Amino acid sequence: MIELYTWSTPNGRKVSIMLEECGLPYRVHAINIGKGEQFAPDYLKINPNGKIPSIVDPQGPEGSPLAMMESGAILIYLADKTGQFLSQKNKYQILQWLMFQMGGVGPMFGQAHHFMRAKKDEVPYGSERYGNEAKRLYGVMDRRLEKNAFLSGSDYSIADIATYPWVARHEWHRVDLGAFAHVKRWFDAIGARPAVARGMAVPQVT
Ligand SMILES: N[C@@H](CCC(=O)N[C@@H](CS)C(=O)NCC(=O)O)C(=O)O
Repeated sequence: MIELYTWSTPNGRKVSIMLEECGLPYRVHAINIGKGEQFAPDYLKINPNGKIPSIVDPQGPEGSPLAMMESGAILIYLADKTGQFLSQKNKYQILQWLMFQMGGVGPMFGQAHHFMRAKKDEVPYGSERYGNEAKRLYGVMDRRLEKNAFLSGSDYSIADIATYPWVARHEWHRVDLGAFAHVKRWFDAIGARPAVARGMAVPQVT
């Protein structure tokens, strides 16, 4: 049983979607980042960066336990472990679009959310800078998805799994999906996958 430490955010949901897609059994530990639980000394032993998500796999490589942080690395690990969603044939395309999410989509949309929502007094410079960058990234994805069913090509992969929960927050970064028809088609197709719906509902927060 894999232990998943997560919260109701896009980076956390990437991993719950992947676990659902792979059919791996897992136990959810909700880490309330609003209450600072990510800085608890015991949690920092698993994730020294003090963020979610993290996993502990008691059956890691060669049967030894493995603790991991960084959602992109966790997706690659789970793909290697199960042989799913990271085909050898298309490996470098998939990794390229995964890194595009990790280095572009995640940090830029995250900053847009911070300036547009999290701050009490909106800072126009920040909202404009990261809002424009978010729209530019949607343009890159839209052109890619015009000619490809998925970000990494013809097959659904960890690059799509990593990007979907961020696009699901399009209203937060004030992007109208109607203006990006190919992203919308991709978004609807992925959202219709039962494993994605289950992964997006993790963790259940009452
Ligand atoms: N690069 C990290 C980013 C993780 C991250 O930023 N997680 C956020 C939630 S989406 C978090 O834990 N924030 C709490 C904090 O910064 O204190 C990853 O992909 O795992």
